[in-house]
Amino acid sequence: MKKYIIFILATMISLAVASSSSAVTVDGVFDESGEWAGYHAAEDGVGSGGFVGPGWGGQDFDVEYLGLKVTGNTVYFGLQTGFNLGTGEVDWGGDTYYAGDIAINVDGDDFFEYGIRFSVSGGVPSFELYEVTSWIDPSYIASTPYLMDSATLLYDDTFFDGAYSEGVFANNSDGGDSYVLEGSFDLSMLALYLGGDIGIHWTMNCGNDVLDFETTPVVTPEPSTYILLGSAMAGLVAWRRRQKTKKRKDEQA
Ligand SMILES: [Ca+2]
Ligand SMILES: [Ca+2]
Ligand SMILES: [Ca+2]
Repeated sequence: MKKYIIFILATMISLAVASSSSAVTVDGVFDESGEWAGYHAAEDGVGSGGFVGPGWGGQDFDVEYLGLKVTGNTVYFGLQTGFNLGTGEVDWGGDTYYAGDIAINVDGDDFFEYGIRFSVSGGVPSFELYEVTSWIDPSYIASTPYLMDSATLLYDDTFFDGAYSEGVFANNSDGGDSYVLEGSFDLSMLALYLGGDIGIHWTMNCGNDVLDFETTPVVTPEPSTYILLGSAMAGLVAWRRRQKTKKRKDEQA
C-alpha cells in the first residue's frame, strides 16, 4: 500500500511539473539552448556577399534569434540581431535604416493585432504595448510588417520586465556585435487572445532580414486544479497517519 501511495504522489507531482515549462531569465542574454530551447526561431547567419535573406547587408542586418514563450500566464519575448537595437538605427551605404516594432499575432490569421515598441536608454530598455489597426510595410514586402502605422497605446513600460545587452556572443557565428532584448509581461494584457498559438515577428524598415516564430502557450492550471491537488495530497497524508496509528495500536494490543 505504501508503494502505491508513493506512486500516486510521484505521478501527481510529475503531472504538475510537466504542465508548466520553465521561465525565461530576463537578463539580456539569449540562451538558445537553455531558457529558449524549443521556443525560438534561429536564422542561418550571413551568406556570401552579405546575404541575409531576402536582402543583403551582412551582420549589421542579420536577425539571429527571435523567441516567444508563454508559461505560468507570463509572456516572454526575446530578440537577438546584428542590427543596433540600442540606437534603433544602422547607417549603411549613405542611408539610415530603422528598427521595426515587435509584432504579435494572437488569432492565427495573417494580421498582427499587437505591437511592442521599444527604446533603449543608458542600457535599459523600455517597452509599450499597442493594439494595432494598420502596419507599414518594409521595402521587401515579404518581410511585412515593419512598423505600427495606426495603433492605440494599451500598456506603458511599468507593465513590463525588460533587459538589454550588446556585445560579442558565442551564439553568433558571423563575428561582430549582436544586440539583445528580452522582456516579459502578463498574458492578460493580450485581451484578444482566446487560445491557440501566438506568433511573433520582427524586421527593420528595409526588411533585409526577418524572423517569425509561433508558440503554443503553456498556461498555468486554474487555481481550482491546485486546490483539488492539494486536498487530495492532504487526504493521503491523513490516511497514512491513521494507518500508522492503527498499526501502533495493533502492536500494543
Ligand atoms: Ca535570458
Ligand atoms: Ca491576427
Ligand atoms: Ca549573425
